[in-house]
Amino acid sequence: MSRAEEFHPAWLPPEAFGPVGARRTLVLGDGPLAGTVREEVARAEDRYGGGASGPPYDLVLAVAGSGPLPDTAEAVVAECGPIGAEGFVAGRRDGVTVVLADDPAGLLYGFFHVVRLGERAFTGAFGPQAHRPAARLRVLDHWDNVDVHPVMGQVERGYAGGSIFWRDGAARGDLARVRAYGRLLAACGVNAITVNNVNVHATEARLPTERLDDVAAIAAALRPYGVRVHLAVAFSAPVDPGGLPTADPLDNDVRAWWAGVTAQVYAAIPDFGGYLVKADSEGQPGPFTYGRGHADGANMLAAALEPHGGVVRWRAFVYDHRQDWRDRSTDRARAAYDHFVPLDGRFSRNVILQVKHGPIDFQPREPVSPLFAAMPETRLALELQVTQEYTGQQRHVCHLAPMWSEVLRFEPEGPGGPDVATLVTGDPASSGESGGLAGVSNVGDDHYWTGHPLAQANLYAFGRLAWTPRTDSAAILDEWIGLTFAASRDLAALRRELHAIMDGSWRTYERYTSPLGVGFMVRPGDHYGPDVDGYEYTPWGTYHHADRDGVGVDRTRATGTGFTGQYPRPWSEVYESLERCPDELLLFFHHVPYGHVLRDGTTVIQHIYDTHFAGVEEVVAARSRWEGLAGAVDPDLHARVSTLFDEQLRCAREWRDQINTYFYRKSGVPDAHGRRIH
Ligand code: BDP
Repeated sequence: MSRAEEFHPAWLPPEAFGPVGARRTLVLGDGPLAGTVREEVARAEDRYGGGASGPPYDLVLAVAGSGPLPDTAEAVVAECGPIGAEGFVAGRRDGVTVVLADDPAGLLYGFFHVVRLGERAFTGAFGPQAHRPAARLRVLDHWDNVDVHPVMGQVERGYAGGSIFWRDGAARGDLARVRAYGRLLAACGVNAITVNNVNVHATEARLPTERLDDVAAIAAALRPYGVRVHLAVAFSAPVDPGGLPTADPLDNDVRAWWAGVTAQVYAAIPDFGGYLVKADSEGQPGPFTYGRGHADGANMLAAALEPHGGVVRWRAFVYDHRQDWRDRSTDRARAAYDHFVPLDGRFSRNVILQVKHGPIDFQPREPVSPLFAAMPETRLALELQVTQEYTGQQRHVCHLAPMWSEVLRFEPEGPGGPDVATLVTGDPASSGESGGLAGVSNVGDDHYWTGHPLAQANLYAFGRLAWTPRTDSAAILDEWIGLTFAASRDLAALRRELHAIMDGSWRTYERYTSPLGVGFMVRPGDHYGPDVDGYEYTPWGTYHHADRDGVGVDRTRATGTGFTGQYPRPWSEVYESLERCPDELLLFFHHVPYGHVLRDGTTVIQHIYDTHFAGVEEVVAARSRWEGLAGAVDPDLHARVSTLFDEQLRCAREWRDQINTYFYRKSGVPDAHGRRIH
């Protein structure tokens, strides 16, 4: 077995077409991406037959202008105008399926579209229909360290084994695996990755200078799949490793240093994507050291990248992690807005401000960040956490697409205004001007790529939502199931069961963990499992403020931190008002007595008990459904998920017992249904 085959192929079988595939295929186009399509077609033909040369073709995949289309194919797409970067037109008539793209990347995405359609691509007639990615930048950020970090290990917040790029301070050199990864990414529409952690340590700070060959090798392996490489860079790099006395962004030597380093990066990797920066946050260096601001810092790097067409993604995740829990003015939720909104309009055009979906930190439930309504002159990207740091660490089933869909469909400027999807992708006419979607990767060197085999669906959904942000999340899951378990004997039954297990799994997770949007309550450090007061008296700014009378953080203008005022109307009023605030965010915005009555008539304390009992029961039910699938999926995969379900159930019970006991002891209010609480 070659090394490339040591891992599970995930949602794409090695031979992309099934036995229903085309018999005679014509591929027209030049360059490495068209080459990839040719290879895919050849592999499928070897396995399933077909491959006869010459017309009449039943599948034509063509880059416009790369050669004359057969008449039958021409007729299918005759009326189609320009398609645009990475897009394609797909249609079928008179027994010919045609994909036409303006560029080779579009050809590749069109090919994978045909794969997704499966049998439907070769039956009846459809289209022609144009498909274009909503977001130009669809990037996964790997929080991978080159050196093993003493606390965070090889992959920070990684739950799927080691890095697929780095091992123990060196490049792994396993480019077969990197290529296989590129193929999976292209098949779900991702077009960029960052190969190192946003927390840039000493070794990683040397990637753009001393270790460029390693990065170039990764870039070369990914290039045939249309995936560009980005680097997370240390703001202090001009000092170390650069050797300059300062990293002041307005210093000419510093600017020249970055310009020189960036030119070298592009000499080695001509299609390099750009830099990702976490500055002045959680101990990372940044422009504040030199009395400069975020716009100075970001624009300096933007100037170095601009001649080469690169972008700098500057993260808005900036806050004081040494704040005082008694001081109401230091609400962590306020920080990104307070730092960045005054800078709107001051960033260069190739700066993207990358904003976490919520104002705090990837909790299972947060309001959408107020930045999305507040920076019209800035290119914003939405940052999602595909790695399940706060959502079960790939030991729990927690399908995140429904949460992401809610975020993407939220209308930050009020009902009827543009949704987050529009704000981060731009309208089609100005495509390329917005920031796009970024996800923190959940991939490692695990056999199943993502530790929990069902967590692959999160990776797949990220890519698909970045391409078409308003697709129904259940439909995306359906696609993933169909592709991943294509060989199943009873796919319809499997589909039904997997939907039952996964569709509602995020809400199940929410039920047995921290209640009503209050967040955290996780074990400090590793963030797995419950520790209700773990962060309560620390400086990290993540509190629940529970006492004997009530719980929740008062973020109102009237009596609290004033965070609600960062939203425009009507959201500022909705969140400010105890009556109008959505229940699921109640404790994020308000401190309420335990007897506060929710919309469904239950009190907060009873809601806490009820949801925690229910959440565990839902895990029991999901686990037994999974047990019923023994024999329906690969035995090893079944065993892996079964073991993980045991852990999920243990952990869910631990959450239930600790949360319920904690609030019972604080409040003294017994469970209305007389269930046992310790
Ligand atoms: C937090 C993680 C931390 C990351 C940080 C970030 O706990 O490891 O460094 O986010 O996004 O969620 O930079």
